[in-house]
Amino acid sequence: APCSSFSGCCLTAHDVTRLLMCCSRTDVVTVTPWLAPIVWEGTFNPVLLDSIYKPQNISIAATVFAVGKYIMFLKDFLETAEKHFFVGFNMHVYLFTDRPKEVPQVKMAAGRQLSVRSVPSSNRWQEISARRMELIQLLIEEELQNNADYIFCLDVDSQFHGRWGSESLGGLVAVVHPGYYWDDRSKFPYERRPESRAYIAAGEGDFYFCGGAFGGLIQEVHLLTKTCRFNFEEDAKENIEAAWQEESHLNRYMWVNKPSKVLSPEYLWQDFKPRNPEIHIIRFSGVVKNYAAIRPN
Ligand code: UD2
Repeated sequence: APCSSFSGCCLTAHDVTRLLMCCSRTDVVTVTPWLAPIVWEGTFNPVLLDSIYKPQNISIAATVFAVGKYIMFLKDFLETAEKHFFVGFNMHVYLFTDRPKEVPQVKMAAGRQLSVRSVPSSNRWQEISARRMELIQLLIEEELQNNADYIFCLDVDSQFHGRWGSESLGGLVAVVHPGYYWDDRSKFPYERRPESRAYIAAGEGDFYFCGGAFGGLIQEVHLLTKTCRFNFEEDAKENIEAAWQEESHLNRYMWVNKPSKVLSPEYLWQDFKPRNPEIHIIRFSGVVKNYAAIRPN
């Protein structure tokens, strides 16, 4: 007999048709030209996906950096992650900070934990943001290669508001930047100087992706961070800093190595932006901040 849950064991043709009909959107693009899904609310069945991934007992790592005054964002980040980010999964947050004594106590559910890694303070915000690639690469090499399956690298000045779960899992995962998804690619703020290793020529590029959220399988993200770090450092030897630091290198990487899953701007909205009609849910968003007051320079 047909079962009412989507356990995958006994779906009838009718169930499958019903699933297809309920999991479609016609107002937004839901697949890339290289056939990677673009995840929007209404394109997936969370119950079905969880029933596939939960029995696999997978582990998710998340990295977050809170250097200098950015420590003030950590409490809300962690508390909202407990409510919405891979709820019910093994999840380990790796926090990099120069203020370990100021890390707030946040109660985490069973199977979830926080580890703190000390990093030096910095006088340049560009360096803090850009050095994340190097530190994530080293974390993977030293600790994660055999201890986690997937990793997401997230900005700390952000909060979760809705489910971010197994629908986001993939080999290489990028999030479409909320500021540019309606724009023609000529408007994307890619690095445009050919001498930079983050260069993307006019007319090239698929999407403009966020530096504030990316992820995927551990091995894939290892290659990404290693490559972006190398390119960033080679540029630095020639006194070049890409327009948007590691975000520019990430965009170059995603242009050459197409992501296998793309997350819609639901996965990194910005609180100062009004919600557009195609955004049925905001899952994660950057808080409004006063740059002059919180950055070291
Ligand atoms: C964008 C990107 C960010 C990065 C940056 C370019 C999004 C939403 N954000 O954000 O990821 O690509 O452009 O470099 O895509 N940080 C500290 N202390 C500091 C400064 C930064 O800990 O003093 C960390 C912190 O985790 C923060 C992240 O670096 O979330 C990015 O810095 P930002 O939020 O100031 O960068 P922003 O808003 O320009």
